[in-house]
Amino acid sequence: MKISTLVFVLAIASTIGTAQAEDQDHNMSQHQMSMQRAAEPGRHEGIGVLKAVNKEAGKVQIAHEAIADLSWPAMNMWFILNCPLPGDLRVGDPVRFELMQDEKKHWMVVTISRK
Ligand SMILES: [Cu+2]
Repeated sequence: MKISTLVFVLAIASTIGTAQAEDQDHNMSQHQMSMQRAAEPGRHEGIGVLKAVNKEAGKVQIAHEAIADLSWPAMNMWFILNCPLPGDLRVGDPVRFELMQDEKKHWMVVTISRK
């Protein structure tokens, strides 16, 4: 084998080695993500803007951004409020929240805070 051929083969081998290492990192982060989801089954995080509060009905309206977890596009939506509303939160504030479904499959906000 000529030296130039050997150098070429080594260069190819090191490229393949790097690609494999990147692949492993990718798989690892996917694994970590699925483990995080498994830790809180049925919970989905969202962000949006608090649009309205109906205290009598125990509901909040949120203009939420897309929620990839649920394949939901951005929309305006009423949710059952199943947690205390922070006292300093006002209509128009950007919020971060978590959703779960109740036994009747209604979506409820289980945590909410100013973003
Ligand atoms: Cu929605």
